[in-house]
Amino acid sequence: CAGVATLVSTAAMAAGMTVGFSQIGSESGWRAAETSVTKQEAEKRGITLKFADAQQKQENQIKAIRGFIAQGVDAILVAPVVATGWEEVLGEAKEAEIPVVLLDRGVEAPQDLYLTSVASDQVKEGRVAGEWLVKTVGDKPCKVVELQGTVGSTPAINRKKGFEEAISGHSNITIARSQTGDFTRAKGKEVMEGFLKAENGGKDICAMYAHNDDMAVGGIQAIKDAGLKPGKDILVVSIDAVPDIFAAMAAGEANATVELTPNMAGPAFDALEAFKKDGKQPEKFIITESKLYTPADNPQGEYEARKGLGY
Ligand code: GYE
Repeated sequence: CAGVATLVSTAAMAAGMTVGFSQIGSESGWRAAETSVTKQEAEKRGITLKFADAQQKQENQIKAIRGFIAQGVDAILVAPVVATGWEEVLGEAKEAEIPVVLLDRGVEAPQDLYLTSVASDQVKEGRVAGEWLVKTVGDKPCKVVELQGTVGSTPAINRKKGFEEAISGHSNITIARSQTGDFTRAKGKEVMEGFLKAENGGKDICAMYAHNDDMAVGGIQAIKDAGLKPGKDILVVSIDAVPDIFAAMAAGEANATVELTPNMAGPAFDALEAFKKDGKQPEKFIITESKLYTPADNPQGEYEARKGLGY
């Protein structure tokens, strides 16, 4: 009988958790999916989720975290918009003995200030994208333009690093222009328009590497507006594997994407429940998978499989 009581109380304890979630915003389809998956995962586990959208501003995230601490939540999830400037507020959460879990981006701060970080290996994502381009162009000269993510964010820093690693040693492949599109379609389109104008109307550009699919979709529109064929005149390689990049692939307008799961909350809640139940310390870095998709991988089917997941 005691066993049942323990079981019930454990479930009740995990189910009673209240978790604050400081989300960056909804700058991309992927981020919107992460938010809806997080809400579904909380619902599934009977976790009360307090959601705060920072509209891409770090000061709004810091305010939200302080609010969660004042409310005495059981745990806090943070997707940190940039890597720096977190030590003070994470110290306040530690002071209040509220565990923090980082989602999809990292921070430059002492590791004891967060319970764990659930994210992809973003250097690997950039490397996989670069290796695809190297394999595709062979020793043909290839001038690349790069749409970077949010300045100072770990995905922008690491995806650039990984891509450059992959193309180093292939002197025929060069990054001619690189600028931030802040992970959004609108900015991606705008920056690509500038690149096209600067590079002989785009005729001199061989490939567009975008740190996420949303900027790539914006860039694809700019390439079409310039009278060129994306996916043929200019190769398109990006990261996230959102439905719209598969739609572009099915239309022959995109060539490769590296998948990023929107389900960071599942592993995060698992780690939190295990920690709350018996103080179990999780791995400091929980790394999610990165998989390359090309038009050979049934893009129409991949589009259908992801549609409706909140992208
Ligand atoms: O690739 C992009 C979002 O932090 C890794 O943020 C994430 C990135 C993702 O804006 O779509």
